[in-house]
Amino acid sequence: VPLYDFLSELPKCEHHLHLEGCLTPALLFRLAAKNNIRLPSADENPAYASPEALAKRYEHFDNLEDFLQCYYRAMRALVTEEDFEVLGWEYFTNAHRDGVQHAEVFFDPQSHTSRGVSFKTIVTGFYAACRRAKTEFGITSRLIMCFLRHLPVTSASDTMRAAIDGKYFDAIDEGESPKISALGLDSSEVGFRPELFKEFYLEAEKRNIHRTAHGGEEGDPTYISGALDTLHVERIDHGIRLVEDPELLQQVVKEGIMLTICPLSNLCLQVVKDIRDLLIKEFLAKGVKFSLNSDDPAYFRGYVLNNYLAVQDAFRLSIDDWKVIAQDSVQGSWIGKERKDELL
Ligand code: ES4
Ligand code: ZN
Repeated sequence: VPLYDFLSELPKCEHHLHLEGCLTPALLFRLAAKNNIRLPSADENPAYASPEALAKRYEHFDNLEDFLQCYYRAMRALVTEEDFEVLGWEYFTNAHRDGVQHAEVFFDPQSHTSRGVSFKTIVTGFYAACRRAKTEFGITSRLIMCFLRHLPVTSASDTMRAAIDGKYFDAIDEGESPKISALGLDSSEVGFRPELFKEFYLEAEKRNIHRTAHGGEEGDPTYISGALDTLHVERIDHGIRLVEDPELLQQVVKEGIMLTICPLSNLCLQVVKDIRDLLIKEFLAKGVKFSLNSDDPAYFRGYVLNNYLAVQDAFRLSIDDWKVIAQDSVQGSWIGKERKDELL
């Protein structure tokens, strides 16, 4: 790929990464053995015969739902605080290799609390990985707590309560960001409208907690406008179906909303047939800000650099185009002016 060295060395910010999406078959089998978690037998489900067989299974997903079934099933191996730290560290070591300087990462508390893991275990483990990334690599990070949109709103309500009561939204020190910096919304999109989660987003806004939501991945553009108008989100995760609504696109440009685009994810989940179907050049020409991200790298063929390279392979962008992408991803990060100046 042309510009390989340039893209490899470009300082990157990542804004769309599910920590649970870093759980590789190898790590899953290792944690399951340690925690005495029984995986499906080869008879019940041949995909779980070995890490190699599971990696083969991950080579093709029919759609988002097909992927999500694998993703939620794998999580059962995560039990202790240390497991969550190890998983977070799996992300940061790979991100460091790819030139990531700042990462805003998602986690799905409900997929663990529903199995009896405490909220504190999850956040403490992931946060320890974030702290270690800062000390060992100089990578700054933020945790984004996602609600699973396919679960009842009452379950999201319990999750919001746990975060508030545990003081996870409170600044740790004067001027420092809280342990949980933002809300996100993920899982099955179509049929689970953003408006269902309005009360939690307005509560977060009152507390100066940042807000984003998946939208316009499989859902039509009303899932994007709903998140903007009702949830007051500051970014849209994926958002690629924005191109279907020119008026909404103009609103997104005018309000400086950033899209967090995940090219390999879209390809692996059959959201697009080819990376070229992503209207990257149109977004650049029209001034739609976006960052490029890896979503669930253990499932979608690579970390963030592979996504940059896939885009370059498809579009042959200029160095100036890449500078715009890199600058917008710094400016769209939830960090103070000082950190932005370091990264620009
Ligand atoms: C996800 Cl690609 C994607 N979309 C929606 N929810 C998700 N959770 C993890 N990956
Ligand atoms: Zn995602």
